[in-house]
Amino acid sequence: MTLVFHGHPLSSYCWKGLIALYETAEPFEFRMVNPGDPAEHARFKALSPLGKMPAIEDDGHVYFESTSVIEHLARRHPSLLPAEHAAEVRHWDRMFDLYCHSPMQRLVAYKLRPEGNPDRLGVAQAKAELAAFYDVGERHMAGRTWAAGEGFTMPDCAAAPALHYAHKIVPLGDRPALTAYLARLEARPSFARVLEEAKPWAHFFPGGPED
Ligand SMILES: N[C@@H](CCC(=O)N[C@@H](CS)C(=O)NCC(=O)O)C(=O)O
Repeated sequence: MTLVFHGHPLSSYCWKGLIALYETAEPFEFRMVNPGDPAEHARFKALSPLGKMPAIEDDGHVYFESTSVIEHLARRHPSLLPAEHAAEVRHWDRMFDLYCHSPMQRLVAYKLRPEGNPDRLGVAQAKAELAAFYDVGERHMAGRTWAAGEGFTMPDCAAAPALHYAHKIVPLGDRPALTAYLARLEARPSFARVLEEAKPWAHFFPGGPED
């Protein structure tokens, strides 16, 4: 049975899973999730109980949480999580998800808040978290090509959407190593394909709040 990927072409965490799939050239069927349709969302929640994308069905099992999706793929495609660099790979996957992707998502959510509920403290905290992570990422990426080990691995799948969207909200600024890393990620065929496929929906990206 072909692997089934449930997600949306604009969703940043779906990008992380799709990049891994395109890296492996694993055949799969893409099933679009429309969270705005209550019936469809209820059906999706039977797979991913918190309603979070992506989820995949493979080998008679369901996997959700983008890291778990990639951990599953890595059993057939170990280059995504090479055993000799496993701890470093998992560490940087967590770093990009928790300290870059997560504040970026919060900033996008603030942007979508109703007028009159600006939550300036939350905005400032999320922006400060991003800036702190950028400094850590800049030091880590200096002299490196990819985030862990020598090749393109799981944290690079995590970094691509996180940095791409975060940079649109809080620019990377004078951080040459991180800026060059983002350019390498955007030029990588797997991520370039994801970005191309997202283009029809790209205008829905709301950006982030002003200071
Ligand atoms: N920790 C989850 C986060 C997934 C996530 O936040 N997905 C977003 C789209 S990028 C989503 O499904 N949002 C819809 C919702 O929260 O109802 C993962 O790594 O897969």
